[in-house]
Amino acid sequence: MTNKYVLYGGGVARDVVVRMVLDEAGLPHDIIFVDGVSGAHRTVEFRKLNPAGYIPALVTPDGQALFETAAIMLYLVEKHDMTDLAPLPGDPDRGPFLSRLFFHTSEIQPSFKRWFYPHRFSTDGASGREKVMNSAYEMLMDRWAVMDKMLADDGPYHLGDRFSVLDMHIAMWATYGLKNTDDIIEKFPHVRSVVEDVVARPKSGYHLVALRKEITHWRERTDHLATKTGTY
Ligand SMILES: N[C@@H](CCC(=O)N[C@@H](CS)C(=O)NCC(=O)O)C(=O)O
Repeated sequence: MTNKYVLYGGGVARDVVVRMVLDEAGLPHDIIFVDGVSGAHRTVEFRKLNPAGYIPALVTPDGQALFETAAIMLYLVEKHDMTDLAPLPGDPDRGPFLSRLFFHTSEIQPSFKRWFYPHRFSTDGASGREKVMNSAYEMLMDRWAVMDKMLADDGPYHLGDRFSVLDMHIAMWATYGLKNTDDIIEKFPHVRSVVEDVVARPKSGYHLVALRKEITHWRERTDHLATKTGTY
């Protein structure tokens, strides 16, 4: 047991947003690097923390192992009363906050998996993988357009003038890009403006800058994913 959080992740992975929340709140934490490229997330040992074998996992100071990035993000803001980063239960903005959070996790995140790991979604060889990627791309462009319109109509942030972890979350996904690191922010100006504001945050913006740099290297290392076969 420790009085710190311990985050398992630390590479080019979605736990960037968890690191941002930890830094925004100044919560003491250690990071244990889990190398997703070499498959460290699928070991028996790591699955004791996240049974699904995905990065990240967060071990709390009480020794609980938490998984699912958005759940971890929500847990931290609630646990530490971060009202400057999220409307907590009872706040009138809570409903719109939850709607948008679930929109991210159910409408945007899953198609990224289909784009980056098409071999898991088709047993139909190269043409099957290509079809999966094409449909994921179309789906994502459509969903990002919905997101951009929401921000155009009610922004500049997800909750109007009120910045929240939702903005960090979507800035992270936009920074991944699809065909290249810039294609989402080039196409969707209101999303881009959120990304710029997140990058400018003094305590945590540097994580997004680092992600952007690392993602290029990661893309080079994982080019094989589009031609990979099998389940993993
Ligand atoms: N729903 C989970 C998914 C986690 C996830 O897929 N993490 C990625 C890293 S960003 C991963 O472990 N990928 C490796 C794989 O899919 O094998 C979450 O949002 O935390």
